[in-house]
Amino acid sequence: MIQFNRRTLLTGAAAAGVYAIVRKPYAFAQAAEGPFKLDPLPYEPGKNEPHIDAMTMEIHHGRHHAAYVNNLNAAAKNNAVLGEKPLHELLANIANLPEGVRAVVRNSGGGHANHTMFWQVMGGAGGEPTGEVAEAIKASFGDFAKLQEQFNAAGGRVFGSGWVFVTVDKAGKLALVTKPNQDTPIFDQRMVLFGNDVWEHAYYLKYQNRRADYLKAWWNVVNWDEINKRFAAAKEGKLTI
Ligand code: MN3
Repeated sequence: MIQFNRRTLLTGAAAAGVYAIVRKPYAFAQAAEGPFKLDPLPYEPGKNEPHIDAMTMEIHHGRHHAAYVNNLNAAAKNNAVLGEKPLHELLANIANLPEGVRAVVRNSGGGHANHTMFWQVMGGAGGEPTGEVAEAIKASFGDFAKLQEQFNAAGGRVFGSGWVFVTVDKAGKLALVTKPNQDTPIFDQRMVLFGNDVWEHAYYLKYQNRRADYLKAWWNVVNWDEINKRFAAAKEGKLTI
């Protein structure tokens, strides 16, 4: 009877065009009120299939990223300083913040910035880099294959949770940087061109402990158009997070 009722409910819901209600367990969760905002994913959660599965994308964005935003908004209730400056300025000046908010800015502020960048630079078709970024990769790393090799090796060496980034300066020079936890190169006044999340939550459902396979597959969903936009903004000094 339970099976029958459930099927009836699902069929009825789909027929009524309210499939989103059935999907609610993984739906995008709106963050608590405050100065920080969780933007929706810029594409459907299945956009990066088969390399990154839709459920991983939904949980990663709707729960993990949402938690960082909620933590920031909760802290902002008692610490007005968090709402006084944009996120990238808080991150770039973290050492000058009151001690009581430094940890939440480092962990949840870093997490908010890192994931906001991460969703943007995926959802593409991968392949060879394009435009000015292709030239910058040649100039800074020799060629794209060398960048991939160094990036994947660096991502594999991150012990525990962290990120591997390619940073960019105003002259368009690129560099490879890894960070633990939710730390970001923005702490060091550097701009992030793109990066990959090597926390287990980013890949465990599909890849389990095979981080190297995830790092290799991730290049298939990189969005070079978006990365070129970030590159252009960086050269104008306008790339924030
Ligand atoms: Mn993550």
